[in-house]
Amino acid sequence: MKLYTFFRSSASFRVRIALNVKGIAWESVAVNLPKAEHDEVKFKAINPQGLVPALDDGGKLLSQSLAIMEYIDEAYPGAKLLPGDALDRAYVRAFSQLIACEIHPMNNLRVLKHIKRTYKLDDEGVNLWYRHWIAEGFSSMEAHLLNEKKHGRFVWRDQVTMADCCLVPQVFNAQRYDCDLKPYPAVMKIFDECMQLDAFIAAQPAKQPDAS
Ligand SMILES: N[C@@H](CCC(=O)N[C@@H](CS)C(=O)NCC(=O)O)C(=O)O
Repeated sequence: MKLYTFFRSSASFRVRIALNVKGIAWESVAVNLPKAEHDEVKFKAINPQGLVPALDDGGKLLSQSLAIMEYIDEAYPGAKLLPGDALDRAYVRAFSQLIACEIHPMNNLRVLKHIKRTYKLDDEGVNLWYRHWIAEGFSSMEAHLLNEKKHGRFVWRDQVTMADCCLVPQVFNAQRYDCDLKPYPAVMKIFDECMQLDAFIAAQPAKQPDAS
């Protein structure tokens, strides 16, 4: 299995964790975003949307991190990323989408480049935008956990799910932009638990071959 990935890409990081949690062996194919390799014809043949991650499973090409994680969960044995009953899985999907569909799209590379260029923002202006969406999204995550009361060591009880695969990379991103994460103790407790596990440690940006 080949994963088209960039070490700092949080959407790729989600899938790296998920593959590790499932115990699936995978090979990293680096796509350098600052060098715009994702816009090259060669990569667009893999994913016409020009985004990482993309997964090549024996010639079957998949895109979109949530779809990829659901695919490997259904197609491969091992720990379930979407466990429990229909309601439990809806909870895990909702938490994952809160991150992947509400927070991340506001702050990904092409959005930051666009607002910087179009509205003539300096770096501090871009940082303010970034931190605004982190604060709003992390408040929602914290409230979701406290309202639902389904979390334990992880987002769903004491079992790692797709939701944890989404939570951890989003925290890495927030830390990279020096966001204040003290107001979100439940989120950060789960982050700390996850980062004790080999599947998460091995998937982090600094451990990727394209990081150096
Ligand atoms: N919804 C997509 C998002 C993918 C995405 O935005 N990937 C980023 C890296 S984290 C990317 O390729 N960005 C390139 C760009 O914005 O130009 C997913 O979950 O896979």
